[in-house]
Amino acid sequence: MTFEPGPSPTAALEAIAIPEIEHVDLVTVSLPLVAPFGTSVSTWTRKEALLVRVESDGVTAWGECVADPDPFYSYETNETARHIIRDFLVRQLEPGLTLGGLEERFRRVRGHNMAKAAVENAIVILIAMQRGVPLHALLGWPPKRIMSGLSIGLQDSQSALLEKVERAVARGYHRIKMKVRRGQDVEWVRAVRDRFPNVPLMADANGDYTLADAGRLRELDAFNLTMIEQPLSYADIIEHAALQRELKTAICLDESIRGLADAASALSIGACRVINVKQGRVGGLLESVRIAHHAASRGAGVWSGGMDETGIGRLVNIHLQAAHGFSLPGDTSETANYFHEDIVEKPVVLGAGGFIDIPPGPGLGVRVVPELVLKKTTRAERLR
Ligand code: OSB
Ligand code: MG
Repeated sequence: MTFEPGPSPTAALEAIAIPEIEHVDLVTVSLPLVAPFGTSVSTWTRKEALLVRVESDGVTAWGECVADPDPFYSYETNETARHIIRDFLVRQLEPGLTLGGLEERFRRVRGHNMAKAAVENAIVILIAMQRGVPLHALLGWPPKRIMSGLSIGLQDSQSALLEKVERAVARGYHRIKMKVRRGQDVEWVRAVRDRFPNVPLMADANGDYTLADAGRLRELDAFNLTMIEQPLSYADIIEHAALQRELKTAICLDESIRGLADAASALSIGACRVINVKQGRVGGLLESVRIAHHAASRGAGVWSGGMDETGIGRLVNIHLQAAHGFSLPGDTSETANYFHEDIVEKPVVLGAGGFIDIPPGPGLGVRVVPELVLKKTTRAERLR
């Protein structure tokens, strides 16, 4: 296995000094979803998010933890993240530390990437705000029109699914992802393909299959899917390599990729041809930039995955996609697909050609509205 790191795309970022942070608050918000979101692992009807609010020299920035209240997608939950952030991560913040130094300290805590990312996000956004630059520019990338993609949850009927796809196509989404699971796969994909022969379409199984299902998964090769996401266990890389050899369709890994090392391993053994970078799952923005850079250099496709985030996490994902390597449309869709009322000032909407413009302005480019946060707060504590 050869893995040559080459020039680091995050060296400049790692050298940035973190400002003195006077206050850190943890705020849990709960927002009803406009419709239940069904997957092979759970059906969510609300979005509960743990927000990290940091304050320095009169500037306030917010980060969002992408964990759920339950451990069904990831072992992390909003409660474990609260514990890890409060008892281990925030205590590591001290004047003089750089972003690279912070990452190094955080590495001592094994796993808990979503907790780490939430703190890192808040700090990186704070730095961008203090410098008066957009987040994407702080990361080192010029603005770009971001491709859109909709993730459609498991539906009760094929007609409901077709209706959702139809609306997304009409709206101009660049690709459609549909959830599948054992017993709700080939026929459902066929129904969509028959009606929409040319729409860029992919399927996400959230790890519902085993290698014994390879025959079934091979049937999906008939539908010209752009990829199949996480067909096998969240904990596996090796069997995905065996499966990829059996499939024409590209495998994309989501849950299995916890950082650059996993991405490098997966690509080097041919476990996937595409990587879903969820910045929360991999521990933050710097690691995401590294993975995208590495994967692109190996010829793999890269896109930004979503976690049904509020406007905060949604905008983080949008800025991140300005970075080198993000070559494919991700799970970046309009706020209206998730919430009637968000906690940021302006909803994300599709512009001309189905693209999303990165809002200009410092940090996320959109204000987090304290009144809306308060309205949706179920718990708040000041750590410092
Ligand atoms: O597997 O990509 C996934 C949402 C929650 C948990 C896991 C996943 C998803 C999505 C939706 O597919 C992504 C989004 O629209 O934000
Ligand atoms: Mg997924």
